[in-house]
Amino acid sequence: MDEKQLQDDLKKRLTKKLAALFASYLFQPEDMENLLKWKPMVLMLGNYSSGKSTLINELVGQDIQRTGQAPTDDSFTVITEVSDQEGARSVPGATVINDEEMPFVGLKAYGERLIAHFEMKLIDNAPALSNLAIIDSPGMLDSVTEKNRDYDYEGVIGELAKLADLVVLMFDPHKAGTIKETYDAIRTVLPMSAMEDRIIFVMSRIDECDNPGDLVRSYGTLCWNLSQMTGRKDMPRIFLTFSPTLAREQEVHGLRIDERQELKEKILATPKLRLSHILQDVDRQINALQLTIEAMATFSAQGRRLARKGLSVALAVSLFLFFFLDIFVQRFAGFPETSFLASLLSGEVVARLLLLPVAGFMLPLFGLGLFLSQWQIPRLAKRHAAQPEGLMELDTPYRKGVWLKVRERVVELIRATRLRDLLFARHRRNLAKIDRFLTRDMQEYYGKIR
Ligand SMILES: Nc1nc2c(ncn2[C@@H]2O[C@H](COP(=O)(O)OP(=O)(O)OP(=O)(O)O)[C@@H](O)[C@H]2O)c(=O)[nH]1
Ligand SMILES: [Mg+2]
Repeated sequence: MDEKQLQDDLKKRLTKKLAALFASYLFQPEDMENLLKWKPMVLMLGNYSSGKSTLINELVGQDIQRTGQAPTDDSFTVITEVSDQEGARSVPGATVINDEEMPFVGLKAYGERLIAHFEMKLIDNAPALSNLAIIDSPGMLDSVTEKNRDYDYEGVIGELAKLADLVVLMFDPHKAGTIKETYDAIRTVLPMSAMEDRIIFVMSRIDECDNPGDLVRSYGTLCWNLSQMTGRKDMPRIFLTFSPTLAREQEVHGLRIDERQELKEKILATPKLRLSHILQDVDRQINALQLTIEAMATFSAQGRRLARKGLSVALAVSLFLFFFLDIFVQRFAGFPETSFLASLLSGEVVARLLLLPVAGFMLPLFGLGLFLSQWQIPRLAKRHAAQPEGLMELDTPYRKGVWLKVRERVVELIRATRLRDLLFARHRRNLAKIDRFLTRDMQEYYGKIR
């Protein structure tokens, strides 16, 4: 099976076995579907004028993207090879974002303003992009001094980073990481959206450093800024590169530092990672569902325990009332003519006589239902909605990470739970289903890509 087939097969199996389950726990089906759509993608991010568009033109071997010294690009551009007979062309944002075959439907939420800043360029003669798309992005700005964007830029790069198999984050020696949007992106957006090992850092335009000392200082500044932004002590690899056609000399101050080729190879090898990324992402989604159900299972179990306790008391009262109303009312009030029990013993059952005792029997049960649904369960729900962590054991950093993504959903589910859902929900059975999928189906796919 080739990669495309595996991808389609996995999609079918997921839909068949888990789609309904995802939906019943309020997961958006698009979250999963978008992961399984279309081609491998590389997202280029970075400061304005850091050389993103220059590198893309070089990768593609054509001058597709405009380049320039001031902030040049204010649009997201998806670039890939044309696959139909219609030839090279540009496709407007509205068409791309509304196309259900493509993974960008999630961007609809960002409104008209974004659509005006989004397009797709389908190009000829770019074999490197037959199974790869590169997304060029507007350079990051210091929004304190520069004009504010008119759409939620961070939200958009977060969505795109979720879809990307590789995020290339570019800097240049002139602005080694002090840009406000870059800071926010690295600090908050990327860790939520992209896996750490899918981000690579690049310092480009190093030929513009005046001397080796200047280069070392810029590199040091970037490292320091990155550690401030990521909060990590270990430094990720930073590719040091420059454009061979733009640099005045081909060896930067005789230092022979040039990782351009390696960087390009890494970017173009992205399709190889696609399947394992899909499996990782699917795994993460399933884990999120699993954690959600675990929380709901604990909540339900507590609710059922309350119901059981209530039921044993209510049943005792019910039995008492049954006999009380049957025997004592007859005896003391002389009505009706005989008790049901007596009629039963004499071998002649008079159903009419059941009326009063059964009413007495039912009363406590109704009372219990009311008490549970109007008082006890809402109270339990309120307590857990305020502090849903109490439902879970968050013993590993991984579980904690997943939990952050599902917490809101769990709260919503708890708030929406009625007594009936709580009594009849089958969370444990659902967990077993997921377990089976993880241990059988997913392992099978991991085996296939190994
Ligand atoms: N000397 C030199 N100039 C470069 C290099 N890479 C890019 N440039 C120049 O730097 C300027 C900015 O490059 P772009 O590729 O437009 O940068 P960008 O990151 O796309 O910028 P925005 O689209 O504004 O975010 C252009 O004038 C390029 O010609 C390089 O490695 N060396
Ligand atoms: Mg650009």
